[in-house]
Amino acid sequence: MEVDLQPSADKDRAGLTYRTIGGVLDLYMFTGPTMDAVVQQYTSLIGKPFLPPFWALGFHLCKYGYNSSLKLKKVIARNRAANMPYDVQWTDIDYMKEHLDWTYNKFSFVGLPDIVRDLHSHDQKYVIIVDPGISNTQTPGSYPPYDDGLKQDVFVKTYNGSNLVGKVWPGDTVFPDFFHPKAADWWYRHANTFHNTLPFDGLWTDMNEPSNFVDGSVSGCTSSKLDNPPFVPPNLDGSVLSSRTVCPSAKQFVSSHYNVHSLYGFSEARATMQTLQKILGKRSIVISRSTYPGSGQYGGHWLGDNRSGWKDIYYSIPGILKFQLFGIPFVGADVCGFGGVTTRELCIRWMQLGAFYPFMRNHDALHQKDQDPGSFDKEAQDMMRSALELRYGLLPFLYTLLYRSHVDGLPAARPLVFQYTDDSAIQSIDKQFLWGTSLLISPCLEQAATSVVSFIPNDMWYDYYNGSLLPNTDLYVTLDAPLNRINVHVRGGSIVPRMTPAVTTKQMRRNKFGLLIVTGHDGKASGELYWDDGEVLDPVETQRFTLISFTLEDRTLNNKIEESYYKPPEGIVLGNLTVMGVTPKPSNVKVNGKDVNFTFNDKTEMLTVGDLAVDMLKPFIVIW
Ligand code: MIG
Repeated sequence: MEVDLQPSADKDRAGLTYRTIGGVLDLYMFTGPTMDAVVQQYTSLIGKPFLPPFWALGFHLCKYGYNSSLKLKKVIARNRAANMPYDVQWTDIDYMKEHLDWTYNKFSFVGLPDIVRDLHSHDQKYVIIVDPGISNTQTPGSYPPYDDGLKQDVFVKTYNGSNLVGKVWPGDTVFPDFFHPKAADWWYRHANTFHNTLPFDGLWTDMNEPSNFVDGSVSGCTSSKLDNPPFVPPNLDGSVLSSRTVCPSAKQFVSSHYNVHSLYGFSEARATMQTLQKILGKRSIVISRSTYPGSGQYGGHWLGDNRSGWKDIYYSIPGILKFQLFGIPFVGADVCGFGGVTTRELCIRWMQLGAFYPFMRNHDALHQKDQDPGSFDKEAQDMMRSALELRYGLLPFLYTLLYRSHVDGLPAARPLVFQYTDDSAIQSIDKQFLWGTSLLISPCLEQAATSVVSFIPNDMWYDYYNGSLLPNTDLYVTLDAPLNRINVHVRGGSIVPRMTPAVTTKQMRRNKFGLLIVTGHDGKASGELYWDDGEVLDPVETQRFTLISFTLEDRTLNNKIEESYYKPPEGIVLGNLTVMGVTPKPSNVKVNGKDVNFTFNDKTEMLTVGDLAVDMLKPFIVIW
């Protein structure tokens, strides 16, 4: 369909025009009244987002065209040597044998299974790409995914009942019909067999619009109305509906492709998540290029092919914020840019912004210069590492936000207008965003800039790093943004759970938690921590998680154990506290009645307490 927006200063005259290719249009109205409530109502209808495993919140590294196990090993080694927080390595279609799904190239990627075992022994994970197009031209008996698919009859058909043949990376291909009742099992079987050889931990589903190198099929489409409706949106090449996809008249198990075209990626994500859960018996990720309302239940999304440009780093922000509204909060853009050549400066800025994408993956196109952190000079690496450590330190908070998405449908990253609904100056802000209601992220998006002009909403905002309080302006202010700094501010009234970073999330989980407590106008603050083992299936539904809330009032911090199904033997241990906006200076700090050492910065009024070992699974009290 084509949707035209007619904005108007006069609200009663603004409008929308829908022009569709035909069919039935269902309209739902979500009455809110708050923005959060609209997203909650919408996700109650379409299905709430999945909860990613904890490892998936770490840093992901990818490139199209490592081309060999030698190069892949080199990239892994140099990023490890540089001590980058780095959880997940990916490979793109070049790992495959002749671009065939569920195969790998035993010559160029000799020893790939050993590379994966080495990743696993370093507490890292491995994700591979799969495309829907299944080659139908291999010698019979040599490529089970096709032979078996033919037997199970799970491929999309033409109008006359033969398997529809298109062209994708492997050459001629057929397309699985993921609505076919036998398709998910077929997909699982071949994934599982391959997993016995190459033990991947997650799947990347590309080209699932579905994408086709020819229009419709190798023999075109029909002259029927489905293939040639009276209206076709003008953005399509040659104004044919089959442009670079399969014929609308093609038949799928539930209906003609015309009716379910936009659900192709959705149906693939559903089958793929089922497949992963069955193989792994744990939570995993599907990262899909095509999505539809409801896809968030089965996985996340990356924003597709961007370029290594300053415009692209900026556009990624509205892109990520939109997907929060779509019920697909686990989303990111290709960090440092996919097409085109990145620059040192852009890539540093992008690693800083990417540290605040719910899903953070550095991905690069074929033939482009390397852009993994380890490929840069030491000074650039230091800046990228500190961006990654900033992210890792905040992962308990991000995990808690994604838990809230999963149970309540609340977006994780949010436009400022969600929080400051009455302020018209804020409605159009798309260069800054919030994490939950607590963090304000103001990235630098301009070449050669050393400062950033950012809007500071009417509230109490403390510098994330040193705890100094910003003057309360409700205006644009100029913030220092040297190349090694991304501006992050914390809202007074917040309690943010953190952790001491490590090079992988698995290693980090052995560290203690910290709490960042930021005093609000009334001296109060609150927050919460969601925690589980990081990968168990359905932790909320099967009650295998812990939820702890925190409140500050009258210089007294308390926890409350809301749920405590998940109890690791070592407890859930609080190691440090950082409190911003403490005035007057405390004369002592007592944890469960006992004096503890503390430091206090008179200038920024920031209190820090380290060396604690408080089990948060028991009630505790801190007074200053
Ligand atoms: O025709 O698999 O958006 O991320 O690197 C291009 C190769 C196919 C498009 C994806 C991109 C990926 C690339 N793919």
